Amino acid sequence: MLKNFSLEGKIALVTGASYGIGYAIAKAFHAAGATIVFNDINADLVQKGVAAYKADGIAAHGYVFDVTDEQQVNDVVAKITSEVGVIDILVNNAGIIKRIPMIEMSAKEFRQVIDVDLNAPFIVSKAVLPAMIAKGHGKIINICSMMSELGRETVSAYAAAKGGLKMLTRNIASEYGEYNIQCNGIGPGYIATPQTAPLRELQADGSRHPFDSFIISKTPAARWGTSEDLAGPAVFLASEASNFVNGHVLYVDGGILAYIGKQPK
Ligand code: NAP
Ligand code: GCO
Repeated sequence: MLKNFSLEGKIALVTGASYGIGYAIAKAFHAAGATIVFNDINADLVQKGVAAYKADGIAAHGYVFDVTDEQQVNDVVAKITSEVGVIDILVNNAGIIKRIPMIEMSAKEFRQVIDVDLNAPFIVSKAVLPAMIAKGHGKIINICSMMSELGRETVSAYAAAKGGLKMLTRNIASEYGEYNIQCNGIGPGYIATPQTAPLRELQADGSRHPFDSFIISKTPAARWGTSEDLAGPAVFLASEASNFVNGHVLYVDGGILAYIGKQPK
């Protein structure tokens, strides 16, 4: 049974994986036997990422490209294919968030979030799918969010993008399932990474950020998640063990979506 979870012989591309959730997923894929390819938007981040992977005993292949730029994506996917091999597993992890009240957000800012969080997963998935079809198998994992299901103040663009990403996940599953390609999502809860650091900053008096306390009260696990909490679910969705799981978003959220929240004392 355990060999069904092996990624031996597989090549995995994780976007935006110099650090954070992408890094943790790539590290887990390596532990399961995969060859790691990752990107980031600038050379400095990629160099730092390569060094970090090396320090963790991982000879990761780092590439610099902007996931929103279709020409760059197509050129680098071709370069990866010639230098490393055909991509078996794609994790669309790269993402941004802008926390701005909707009526104060410009259309440009809205489009920037949609571009990275929704258009880019389309672009990168489109670039890797033909070779997956030719090879007769493939795995695409889109990193969705609580905001694929729920809204909250100031994250209109992010919620629209992540809601769209859930449906893009279902559509890729629908359109390419017959080629033994599975496309699923992971919906992390609130994870302690640089992206959520502003929500966890201690107050001037040393008390917890109100949003930090709020999330703790909304999470049955009564804690923020760590990037490592996503490792096992990601390996499962990247492995043969999930070959009949398709179009699913696996929420790794400590139970937030199941819980009304702790009653205030
Ligand atoms: P993060 O710490 O902000 O890391 C995101 C990574 O994506 C960074 O390395 C970033 O590079 C890269 N990136 C951004 N725009 C890019 C572009 N155009 N091209 C290439 N790379 C780009 O975020 P995270 O917390 O690890 O989150 C990773 C994913 O999980 C995101 O999709 C996020 O929406 C999602 N997510 C996060 C949480 C959470 O609580 N943290 C929960 C649910 C879902 P730069 O450093 O240059 O920006
Ligand atoms: C926010 C947070 C969330 C998390 C994550 C939750 O501002 O509400 O950044 O959006 O990043 O997406 O699943």
